[in-house]
Amino acid sequence: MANIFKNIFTKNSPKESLRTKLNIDQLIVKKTIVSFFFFFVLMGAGFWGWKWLRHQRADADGARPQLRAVLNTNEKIFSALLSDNHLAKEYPLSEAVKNVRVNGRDGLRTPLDSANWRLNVIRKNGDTLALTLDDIKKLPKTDIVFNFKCIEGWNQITHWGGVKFSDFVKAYGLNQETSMKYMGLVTPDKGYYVGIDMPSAMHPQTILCYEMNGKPLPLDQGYPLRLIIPVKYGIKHLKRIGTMFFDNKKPGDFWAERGYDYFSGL
Ligand SMILES: Nc1nc2c(c(=O)[nH]1)N[C@H]1C(S)=C(S)[C@@H](COP(=O)(O)O)O[C@H]1N2
Ligand SMILES: [Mo]
Repeated sequence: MANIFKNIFTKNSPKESLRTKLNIDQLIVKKTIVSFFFFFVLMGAGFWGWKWLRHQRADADGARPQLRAVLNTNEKIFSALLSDNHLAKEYPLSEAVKNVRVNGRDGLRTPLDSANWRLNVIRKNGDTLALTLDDIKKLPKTDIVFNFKCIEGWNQITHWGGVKFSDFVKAYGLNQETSMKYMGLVTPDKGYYVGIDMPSAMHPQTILCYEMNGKPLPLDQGYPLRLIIPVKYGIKHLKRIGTMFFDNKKPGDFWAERGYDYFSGL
C-alpha cells in the first residue's frame, strides 16, 4: 500500500509513471476480484448458516438450541455477578412518576374475585398455605423507588411498597422451600406465569408488593399483590399473584417460552 502512494506522489519520468499506472490498474483489478470472491463466499456462508439455524428445532423455552446456548452462557455469567452486594439504584421519593405506565394484561383479563382471593403458597410437603392480603400486610413494610425497566425499551422511576420476600420467607418458615433452585408465580387464571431463580427472589430488594405511590395497587397494576424484583426486567414482575410454588427445575415462564431470556437480569 505504502508503495502505491509513493509511486503516485513521487515524480517519475513519463515512461516510468505509465508503467506505475499500469501496475496500479492491475493491482486494482486483482484486489477487486479477491474482494468479490470473499464477498460471495461469506454471503454464502451466512445464508447457509441462517438456513441451517432455521431448520434446528426450537426448545421448550422457544429458542433454538444454538441460540439458547448463548442465552445459557449469559445466564451463567449474570447469575454469578448477582449477589446481595449488587443493588439496583434507589431514588428519592420526589423522583417517582405519578402516572405509572400500564403494560401487559395477560392473566388480568379474567375478573378478579377479590373477596375470595388468596395467595396460595404450595409448600414442599404439598400443603397449601392460603394467605389473605391482611396476613401479608401484617408483616414489616418496605418501600422502594427504583428505575423500572421494560425489555421493550421504556423505563420509569416508580415507587412501590410491600413486604420483602426474604421477610415473608422468615415469617412463614419457608426455608425448606427456598432451599430449592426456583420459585414459580402464576396468576389466578394461569394466564401469566414466571420462574425466578432463588438468589434473585431472596435478593434484599425483591418485594411482594401491594402498594404503588403509597396507595393500594390499581387493578391493572396487579391488585391485590404483585412481584417487584428490581434486579430483573419488567417481564418478571408478575402482576396479580395467585399461586407461589418452589422447584429445582425451571418453572414455566410466559416470555421465556416466547424466546426471551429466562434470567432477564439487569
Ligand atoms: N399478570 C401480568 N403481569 C405482568 C405482565 C402481564 O402481561 N401480565 N407484563 C409484564 C411486563 S412485560 C411489564 S413491563 C410489567 C409492567 O408493569 P406495569 O403495568 O405496572 O407498568 O408487568 C409485567 N407483569
Ligand atoms: Mo415489559
